Amino acid sequence: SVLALNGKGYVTGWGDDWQGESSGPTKLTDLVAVAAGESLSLGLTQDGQIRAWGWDIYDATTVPADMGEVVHFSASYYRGTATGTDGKLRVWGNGSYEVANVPPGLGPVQMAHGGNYHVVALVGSNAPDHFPLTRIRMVKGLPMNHQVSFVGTADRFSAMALPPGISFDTITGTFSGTPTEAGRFNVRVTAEKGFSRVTRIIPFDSGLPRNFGEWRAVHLGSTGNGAMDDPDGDSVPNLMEYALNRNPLAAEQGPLVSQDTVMANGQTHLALTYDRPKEITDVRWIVEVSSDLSSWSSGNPATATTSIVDQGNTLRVTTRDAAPLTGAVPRFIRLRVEKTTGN
Ligand SMILES: [Ca+2]
Ligand SMILES: [Ca+2]
Repeated sequence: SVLALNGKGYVTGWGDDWQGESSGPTKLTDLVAVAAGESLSLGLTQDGQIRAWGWDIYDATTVPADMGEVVHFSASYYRGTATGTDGKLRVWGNGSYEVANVPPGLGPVQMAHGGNYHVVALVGSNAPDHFPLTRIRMVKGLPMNHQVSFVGTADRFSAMALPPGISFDTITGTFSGTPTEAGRFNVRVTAEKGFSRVTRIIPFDSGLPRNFGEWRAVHLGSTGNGAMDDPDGDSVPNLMEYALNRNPLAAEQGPLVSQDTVMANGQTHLALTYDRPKEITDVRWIVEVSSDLSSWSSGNPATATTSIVDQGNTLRVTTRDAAPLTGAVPRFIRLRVEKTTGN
């Protein structure tokens, strides 16, 4: 069988599939490298762990648990080999001709490959050069600068499949720029020294701002960026624009929140619906109810959340007044947004 991996971590396999070695990995989506052997397929996850599928003869798909972070791996004749950041070689699966017995004291192993009944290992004087596991978090629209960490020495670096808006300095190994798209990007980074090369996929997560400081840096300049400022003059202060996923530099037409009624226990209740960004952690959204516009209550038992709908980047939350609309006393409902921590 043949395995191919795309830049998003999805594997496609073809050829012989009698033990699922070609079609098995379709549910795996976080792989950064793959290897095909005899009825055995291996993949490396973003976390440096091996996934195995195919025929479990000789326990070939049972990966040793003690490997730590894998630097190099290969699949051969019902057999897997893997080298960790510690330079130790593990061989599992088909052990005919004692091929799974790694010579004591062998190492540090840089990489190894298997044939039908033998394994060859490239041994160095140090643990294998490698890029330690790194995940880089970026914010769409926010300038970033990040130098790759590399254990070993390199003459130069290269990077493939950069996120839109990001460039790479091949001498210093530094990513910089402003991400223009949100999403997950797997960047293939290579360090070269002489004829040797070390490659690793580094996952980039480009997301939306998670705190008010990031949001201000993305959306606002150095003036009019306070929580209570209103640079677009739509009477919605910046903090509220942030908490309700609005644009602080454009006066939106639609209402901030929508007010409606819902039925609960056979009675009609006032309800309020708003959209809140999922990533935000430094804001509290508090729905308050009152019968006289002067004394307000919130939380259980004054209000109850009736629905939360996942809309991708935002959650649409509907909260109702616990007291029914009876007509005997008026009821009012409002949303208060409160900053909890940080700047
Ligand atoms: Ca505003
Ligand atoms: Ca606005």
